[in-house]
Amino acid sequence: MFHARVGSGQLHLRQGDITQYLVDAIVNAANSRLAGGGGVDGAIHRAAGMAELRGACAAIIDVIGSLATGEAVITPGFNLPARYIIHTVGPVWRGGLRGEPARLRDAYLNCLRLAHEHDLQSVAFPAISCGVYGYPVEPGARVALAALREGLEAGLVEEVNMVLHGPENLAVWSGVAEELL
Ligand code: AR6
Repeated sequence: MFHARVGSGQLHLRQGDITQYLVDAIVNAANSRLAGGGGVDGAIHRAAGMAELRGACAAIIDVIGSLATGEAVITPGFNLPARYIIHTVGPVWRGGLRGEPARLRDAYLNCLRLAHEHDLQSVAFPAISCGVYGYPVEPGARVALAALREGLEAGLVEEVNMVLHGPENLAVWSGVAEELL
């Protein structure tokens, strides 16, 4: 566990299952078709209710076609403890020189902007792109925590929870947080 006050808000790093979080919104590390998948996306679909969440995602895709990397959209949380799900698409890691850090920063900040627009104060994030999309954990944590600090300092939300899977991930993220925050 790591906690820091950033601007007038709070940043917490925790280990656990994001689907269990009672916050205003949890963030989903989705794909551009909002088609569901494995990892945290699959867990969120199962916990929220497959049919309900698939229907809400399909309705969004009908309007926007696809969700660009770094952008974010919002659906209800359905059966989750969280009221809303903010879906974003992180970059696929291709070595780090193809704009991945900028797109990852966009993903975190656009989620916080969308939360702010909907007057949501507490948000929980998974480690976007750090699973199937292959973003290495330490550089991913560095980009994420810098973006979250920026968003908290700008007052976009009051509370951010980074929910990490497994003790190794939590240890790496906590080390980066000690350095940056
Ligand atoms: N709670 C918190 N973190 C989790 C959970 C959970 N329940 N389950 C997994 N993680 P990933 P990506 C962690 O692969 O890399 C999907 O198929 C996991 O350990 O879920 O952005 C989508 O549809 C890792 O640290 O997301 C896309 O196609 C982190 O969440 C693609 O995967 C992110 O891993 C997105 O890949």
